[in-house]
Amino acid sequence: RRITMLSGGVGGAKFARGLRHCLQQVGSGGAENGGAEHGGADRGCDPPAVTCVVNTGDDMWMHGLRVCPDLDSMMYGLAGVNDTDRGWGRAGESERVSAELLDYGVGIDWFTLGDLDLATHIARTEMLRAGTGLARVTRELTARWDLGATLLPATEHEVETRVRVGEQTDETIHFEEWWVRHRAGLPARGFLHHGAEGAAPAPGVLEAIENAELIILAPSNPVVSIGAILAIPGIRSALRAARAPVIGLSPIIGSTHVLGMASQCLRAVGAEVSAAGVAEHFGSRAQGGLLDGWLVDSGDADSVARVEAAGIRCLAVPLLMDSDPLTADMARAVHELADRIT
Ligand code: GDP
Ligand code: FO1
Ligand code: CA
Repeated sequence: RRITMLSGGVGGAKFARGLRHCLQQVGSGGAENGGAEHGGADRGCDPPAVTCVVNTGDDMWMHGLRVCPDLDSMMYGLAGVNDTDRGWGRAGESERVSAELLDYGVGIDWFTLGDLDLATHIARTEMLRAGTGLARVTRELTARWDLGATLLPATEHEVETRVRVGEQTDETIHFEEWWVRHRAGLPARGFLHHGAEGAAPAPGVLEAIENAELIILAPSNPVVSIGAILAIPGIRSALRAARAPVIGLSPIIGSTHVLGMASQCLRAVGAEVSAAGVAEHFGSRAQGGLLDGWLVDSGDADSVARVEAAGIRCLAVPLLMDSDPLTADMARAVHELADRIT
């Protein structure tokens, strides 16, 4: 099955690892045969093609370097070189360069750029400055690892997610500044996708949606990760027109997010902070929205009827991504729901 997944950073990466784990078992003939790498290529099976369309709304210029937090979280997470305690950046990271920049008085004290991570930004920026588009740059950066998936930026244009923090519509700050510097402490009155009007999907994105046999909305932030991807003109309509079923997983369990700040984001856009509320926020594809199917956590099983009443097929399964095998079970549930729809 050709699978296309829309995702943000850390939540998306955890799900992508679980999906890969699930597909490896299919490729190698069962759960007991876990030895085959990425899709059972050693047995001559075609590995299932997974394409991840990744949010670029968090991207920033810092010290003249292009930083792409969600693409990097996906790359490091799938490569297995991510810092699982902190949740972002590289494992075994040092911060000598950032410390030195602070001593020069030009450092950024609220956003830590680790030394290994800086190498990514330097390599990316060099390629961008030579005129290479972000999709190709991402392909070059990811080539050193066997990720088991293709990462595509949602767009190559600079479309910045900004948070409205004041009375005036133009009183905005960059999303990362709102989240990392202010820890989402400034009340958010809404989100802007600055530059989206003139933007287009990156090369390969529309094809990945059109040609997919299954489309998955990862349990990523519905507003600033999935929402920022949907703000790129052409992506929402491609999803609506896709022949594949579109299945999403709830990033909200019970009455809040598992990590991050999705609750604050949902409140800011007037959506209910619940698994059913997020499903209604995306809407049923049969009724002008995006979803054919939606997974909620087992603890939210009482919301299944409400989601189904909104025209979206719904299943309740454990949705905590505490390990790759547990997350693989979630990916299996996505396939099960897709089979019911198609
Ligand atoms: P970010 O760009 O790094 O913020 O990552 P994403 O947007 O991809 O994912 C963030 C979302 O992942 C948050 O809203 C979390 O609630 C959700 N999330 C993180 N861990 C889990 C988990 O174990 N289960 C579920 N269902 N959602 C999770
Ligand atoms: N998150 C933080 O909370 N603090 C940081 O200093 C920080 C630095 C950072 C550097 C590179 C990178 O790729 C990600 C980084 N993040 C940091 C995580 C990240 O930007 C955000 O948590 C997510 O984008 C939220 O959606
Ligand atoms: Ca993000």
